[in-house]
Amino acid sequence: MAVLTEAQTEFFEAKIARDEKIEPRDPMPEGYRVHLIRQISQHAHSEVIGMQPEGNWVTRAPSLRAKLILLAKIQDECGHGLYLYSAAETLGISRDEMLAQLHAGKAKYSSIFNYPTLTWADIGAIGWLVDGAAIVNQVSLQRTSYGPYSRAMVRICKEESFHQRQGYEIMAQLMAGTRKQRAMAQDAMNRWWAPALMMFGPPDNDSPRSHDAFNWKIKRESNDTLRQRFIDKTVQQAEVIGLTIPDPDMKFNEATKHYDIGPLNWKEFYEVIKGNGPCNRQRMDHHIQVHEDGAWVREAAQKAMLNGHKPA
Ligand code: FAQ
Repeated sequence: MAVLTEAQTEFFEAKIARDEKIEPRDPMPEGYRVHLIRQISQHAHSEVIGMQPEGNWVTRAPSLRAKLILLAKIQDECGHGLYLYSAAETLGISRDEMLAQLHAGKAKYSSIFNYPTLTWADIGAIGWLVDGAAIVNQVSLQRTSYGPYSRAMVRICKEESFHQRQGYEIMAQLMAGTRKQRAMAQDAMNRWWAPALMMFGPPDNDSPRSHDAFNWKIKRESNDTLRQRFIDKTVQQAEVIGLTIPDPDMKFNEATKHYDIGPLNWKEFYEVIKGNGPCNRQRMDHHIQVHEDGAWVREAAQKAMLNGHKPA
């Protein structure tokens, strides 16, 4: 990769300083390009792997309405993966290369999708907490400096807000139900709360990527700032439907006007992102298997394109 000339560097830095978007054909430092490929591809992989825990409940959804909504949501997540892979491709990497990195364990995906969905309430918890956390992060990323990533975020956020409501509706319904249903909702809350908070990444003082990400305006707000925003919003939503936040140390801080929380288990987080979470192996094996099984579809589609058939 060619090193930027002085004029190209000035052009890039001036655009960043003016808060203008960097576009695919603009000159950009190699470090910026590589940083974005890492983050956008990991984001895309998360959307796609995230379909697995939800897919586990499609055939067991408690009503036709719930099943239709869940299917539509899962399909949306697949679409999000598509926008994000396309955004990453504008940086000069192919989809095959990104998938090879995922399968070789070189690219990560969100820690959250390595936890199992044991009951229907987990589908509620994913929509409410996981999509809720994803929205807080992605609203901030709408202002990221890379144009294609920023525009993908705008579209994705519109859809995620429906997902969050779908999950909250499930939790609210269960909390208005029998004692057993309320216990099921609380149990899901107990298992998903801390992993959802860890989706925002390690604490600011232990986030090696943040320095460059802020300089290049890829990241606009820190991991801890976004985590706190999510906590403040979600605690109130839990109270409305009668769920208890599973953190005995959590309390409202009158001085800061934010909720303080107890310590999170970062050891568990690092184990999960190293591949040792409860479902890492299962998620990856499934992804590789489906990718291999679908090879004939990709080949047929490519041949059809070469023969001049345009996708509908
Ligand atoms: N999981 O220095 P930082 C969704 C890694 S979409 C795994 O703080 P950075 C929708 C990080 O990559 C959810 N790894 O890094 C949905 C780095 O490792 P590396 C996905 C994590 O990049 C719902 C190392 O730790 N959203 O849920 C995690 O500045 C339902 C050091 O960390 C995105 O990907 C983690 N949670 O900040 C779909 C948002 N956190 O790469 C289906 C875009 C950190 O050096 C169903 N990404 N790591 O080997 C971001 O905003 C950032 O990349 C952060 C991490 C905030 C995730």
